[in-house]
Amino acid sequence: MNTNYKKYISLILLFGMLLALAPQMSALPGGISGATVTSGCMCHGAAPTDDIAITVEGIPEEFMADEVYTLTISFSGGPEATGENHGGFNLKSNYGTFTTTDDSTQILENAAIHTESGNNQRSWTIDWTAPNSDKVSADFVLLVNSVDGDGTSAGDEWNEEKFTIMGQNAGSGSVIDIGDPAWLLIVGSVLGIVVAIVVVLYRKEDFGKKELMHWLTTTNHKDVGLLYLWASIIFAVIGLALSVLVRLQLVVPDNDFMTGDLFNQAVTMHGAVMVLFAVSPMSFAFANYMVPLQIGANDMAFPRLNAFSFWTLVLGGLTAASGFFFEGAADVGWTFYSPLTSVDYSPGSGVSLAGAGLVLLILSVSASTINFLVTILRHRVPSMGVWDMPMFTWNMFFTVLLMLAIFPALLSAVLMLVGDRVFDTGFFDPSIDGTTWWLHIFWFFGHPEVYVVLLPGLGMSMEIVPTFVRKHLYGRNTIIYALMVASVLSVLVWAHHMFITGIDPTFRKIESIGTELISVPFALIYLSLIATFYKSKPDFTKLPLAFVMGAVGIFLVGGITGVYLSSVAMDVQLRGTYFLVAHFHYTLGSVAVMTLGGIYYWYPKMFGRLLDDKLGWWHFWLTFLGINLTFIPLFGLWDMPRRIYVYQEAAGWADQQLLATIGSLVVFVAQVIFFWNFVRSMKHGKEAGNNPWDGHTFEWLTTSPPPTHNWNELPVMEASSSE
Ligand code: HEM
Ligand SMILES: [Cu+2]
Repeated sequence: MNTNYKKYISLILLFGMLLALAPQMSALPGGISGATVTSGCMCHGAAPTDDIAITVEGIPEEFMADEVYTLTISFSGGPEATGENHGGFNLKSNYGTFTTTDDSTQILENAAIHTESGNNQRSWTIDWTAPNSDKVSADFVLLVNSVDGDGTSAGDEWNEEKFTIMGQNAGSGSVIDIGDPAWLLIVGSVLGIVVAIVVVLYRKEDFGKKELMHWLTTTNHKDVGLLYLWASIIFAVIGLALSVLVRLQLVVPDNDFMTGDLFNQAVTMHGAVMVLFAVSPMSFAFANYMVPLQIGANDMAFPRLNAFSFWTLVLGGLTAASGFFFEGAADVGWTFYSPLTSVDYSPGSGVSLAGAGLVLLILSVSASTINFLVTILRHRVPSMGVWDMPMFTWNMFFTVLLMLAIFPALLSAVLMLVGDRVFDTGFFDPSIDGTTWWLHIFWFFGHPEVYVVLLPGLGMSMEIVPTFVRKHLYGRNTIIYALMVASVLSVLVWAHHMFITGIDPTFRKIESIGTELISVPFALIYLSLIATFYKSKPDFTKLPLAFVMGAVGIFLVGGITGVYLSSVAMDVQLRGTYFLVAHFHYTLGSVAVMTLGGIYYWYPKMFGRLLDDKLGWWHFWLTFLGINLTFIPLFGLWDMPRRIYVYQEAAGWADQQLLATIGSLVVFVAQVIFFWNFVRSMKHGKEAGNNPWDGHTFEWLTTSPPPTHNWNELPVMEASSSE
């Protein structure tokens, strides 16, 4: 490796590690530094004395956020007071603010202190307003002076009292409580994953130290692709398990299966893990494995960078999710809206850890995008022109271009957020409309991100449909132009997530129309896929096609409800409700199903064996019916807010929530069947041969699995063989 290259990589790594450490730093309000405050009383005696008994009345068992509590401080003991002055006090807390109740007290540097006129008493009342967040514990330090009133400090005495008021939700989610069923499930699924990994490794008899080192150090695109596949499967299990937790909490009204706090963490991490660490990386598994094969390359352009991308991605996902085992994972929604993410409202390390995880993810993605662009543009076999590229490769090309355009926005957003949390930079300060600022940058990333998730799945469908329909993809070049138009439009319509924020009505109209315009290229793509079936003999007995057909059906529902939401008037009513939750699960769920189709399609290439058909059909039907059972009822709940953890019987939402929970369990069981099939078939599946589906793209020309350098004989593009 060239030394310059090494230098940059180490710099990047160092930068990543520093960011991962950022949560360790803290901009929490400074606690009481004992020495300084204590010395304030030194004039009344060298050391505290227990002669003085301090009482504080009005300390609540736990505090509620923003609630005002009146504390009465008094003491007895110490010297007998003779003159004017009898005593004084000083009360500090690391959270909340004090306000005076009369002129015997004053606030100096956020500490409550007696005034000149409050000097002749031994009891004071003071109001304490609890902090914005009830997830912290407020530590108080109280000092009182018992003064003899002779005008000198000789003979005076003082004492110190410390007490803590816990926030209502302080500590919840931070300590693992096995007695709690929700925790049992979380710990259970982590254990399940570990067992699954051990089983998988055990089944490979030759698995030893050498094999382990191979996987840890491999740079071959196919091995990295397999690593992506395994990692994304694990993240998908985590994401799915979290959604089951959420569904179990909502299964009946007034449920107390989870605390509200844990629920918020589960919803947030479910969304973030699914979108960023499960579905998207799963398509990168195929991109890594198949794109070089599809264009006749030996490997990615930068194989080491590719391995770097993978390992930073894993580190990022683990960092983001690790919050569950510390002070609680991020619980602010996957959209990280300000000011909820500020230290005031989210004092724990969860948001910071998620931020650090995102930075690592962005590092991974940035490296990948460059790698794929160079690979696709420079490493095709000479006989393959740009327009000859297979459709999956085309879709990955647009995917990485989009990623290159939007992830820098996410990076800047996250860095500003970290800046706000660690250095109090105030970018997203609500008083300067920082909350709207966050929405602009986040959704500039967030909206196109759904296309980043969608396009690879579409690409898989565009490989699978022609293969099993035995026809060329209808209107291939039109589809490519449509993808281009959709990609450009997608970075221009972010503000449809901001219709109710008070942005200019004309801008709103533009964004509404822009959003509706995007449905035009997608409708074209959709119709082309369907037109490919025209006068064909599709083989519906094949599982990859079944999954794509299922996904096409699911996407139709998601797409049409999306057009509803693009209308400002409808959106104002439906945003933030379960109608929206159902809508975006129909779109994202359809991508997940397309990706499953991709697994059935390419599994034989990757492992040399076919997945079992019978288990596969069980998987297909249970997944398809389960998804619909989960989300169709939720369209009816357009009056139920999303992200709430309890609801009352009287609200009338119980039936739909019950059906949805049953549906989600069906989906979960289906994926267990799939996982079993996946692992079992690696050894016991039917031999696949090189080209079990009679596919036409290059990956089917080499062996299954392909040799390390992919080709015994370089493939050649025949004229028009791509059409
Ligand atoms: C059958 C599988 C799934 C089930 C049962 C499920 C269930 C849920 C539930 C119950 C919520 C919370 C709704 C709320 O309280 O507001 C949710 C939110 C979410 N889900 Fe899923 N989900 C599934 C699959 C997926 C997939 C595959 C993706 C992405 C590719 C995804 C992305 C999201 C996102 C982004 C959120 C929003 C999180 C937030 O509010 O911050 N889900 N899901
Ligand atoms: Cu959007």
